[in-house]
Amino acid sequence: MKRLNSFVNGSFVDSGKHFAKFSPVTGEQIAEVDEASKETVDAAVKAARAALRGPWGRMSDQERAGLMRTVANEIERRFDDLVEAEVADTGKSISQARTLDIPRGAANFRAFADIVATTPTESFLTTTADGRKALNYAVRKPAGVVAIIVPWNLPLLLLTWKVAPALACGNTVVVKPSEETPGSATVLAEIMKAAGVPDGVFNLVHGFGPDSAGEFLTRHPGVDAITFTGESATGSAIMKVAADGVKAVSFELGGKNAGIVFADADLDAAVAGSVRSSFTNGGQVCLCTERLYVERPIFDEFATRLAKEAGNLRYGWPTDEATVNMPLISASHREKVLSYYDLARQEGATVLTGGGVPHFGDDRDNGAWVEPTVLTGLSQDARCNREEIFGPVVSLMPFDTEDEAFALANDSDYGLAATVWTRDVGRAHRAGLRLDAGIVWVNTWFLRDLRTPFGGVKASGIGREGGVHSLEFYSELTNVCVELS
Ligand code: NAD
Ligand code: 6OD
Repeated sequence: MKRLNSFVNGSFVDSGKHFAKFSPVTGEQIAEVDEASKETVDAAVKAARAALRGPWGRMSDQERAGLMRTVANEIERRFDDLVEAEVADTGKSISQARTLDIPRGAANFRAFADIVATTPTESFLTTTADGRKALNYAVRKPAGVVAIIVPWNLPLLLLTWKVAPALACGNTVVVKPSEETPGSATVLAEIMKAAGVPDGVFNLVHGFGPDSAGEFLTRHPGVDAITFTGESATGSAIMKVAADGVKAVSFELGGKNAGIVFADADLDAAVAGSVRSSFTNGGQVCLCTERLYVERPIFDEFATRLAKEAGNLRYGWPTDEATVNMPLISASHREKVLSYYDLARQEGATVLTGGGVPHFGDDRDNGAWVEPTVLTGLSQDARCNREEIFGPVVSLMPFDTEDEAFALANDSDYGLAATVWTRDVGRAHRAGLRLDAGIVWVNTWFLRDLRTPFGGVKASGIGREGGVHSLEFYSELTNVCVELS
């Protein structure tokens, strides 16, 4: 059985209380994890504060960028360990971990090394009405000690998406991964040490949210800024706590993302793309499409094809390269998703495929598996069309006009991502202008350029990260005004 400890000031620490981590694939216990106490969190924040005053605080942007590239190289050296940790904790397929999750971990460090080393600040030559002259220029300084709290669906990808820019900007961090996915964050702590990141710059506390490491961290007066990815309700709870300390927040929250398939779309691409956008990572990506509006003339053909493809997605053990489906993260999340499958039937849905649990005849029957599910016949106001389910399920609805499609897509409390399938160039650009979402993908899904703004509108988030937008959150600008006259 693996023992996973917290990591404070360059050393692994055991707070004396532990919790069990279970495999989503088979339900068996796979690790015993440190549950960081208030004292451990306090020590982590103090170590992070002290490190700001050490050699780390005197490094140039270029030196830090160099260190971030060393971290990326070290992630690649520990590639197999990270894949193993991610697959064990989540049950995702080894092929996905190898091609998406772990490569993005390294890419995040390289991207923000480049961005911090090349992004200028502004300067102005000033002349006032009474003839005085001045040079104004801005200097970028770290925000301080940053608390980073992330979920379980893409553990290393989402953690490094925040750790990389935070460190590149010269901050120190205390990170709290999800209690469901302690593994890759623990390997990342070893990687930081091996790469030569000074002690206290990267600290890791394991545990839960309320009344545990997550809340101890967000309430800690020594934290300067909080960046969080997770459910909108958790974001709301954290924001209340952050308000007491007037702390900056950056939130990447839930979604109920819409897809729109127009009759002029390349149907093969739209079907294949929609399979990806609804079922990747077992539907457990905040960007996944859970509502799919299809133009009426192609509705029946599209629905039949999508359901067939979804029903054919391959089951297997995660270590088999050909496996596509994965379990949900936990037994309790499976209960939640299955309760929505039942609710969908009560709300009048027709289940075109799925709607239940697969049976394997082996240890996987004790895991958290559900079937990929395609629904039709739900009304726009059905709870299954309004609430985030976060599982492998999509609800299809017909529409007749472009205006109607955009209005239905926008009729949601959330606004993270939208995906549009069309061959009409004008319509593609109109979608970008008219859809209320942080990201609009056209004829693709989850294609990322790390320099672009990423975030959500409405209940899907506050602020943008990515490229220079990350620099804005993770640094403070001081304007220097030098009189020249
Ligand atoms: P969650 O909100 O339950 O937990 C996320 C993290 O917050 C975990 O580490 C958890 O321990 C911690 N936490 C929980 N309550 C807390 C509290 N009161 N104080 C401090 N920390 C607390 O989310 P989850 O179930 O782990 O992840 C799924 C959710 O994340 C979905 O809603 C999904 O849409 C969202 N998500 C959003 C994005 C995005 O980029 N917008 C990305 C991935 C996931
Ligand atoms: O690609 C990213 O940078 C990102 N933050 C993806 C979020 C995925 C949500 O599950």
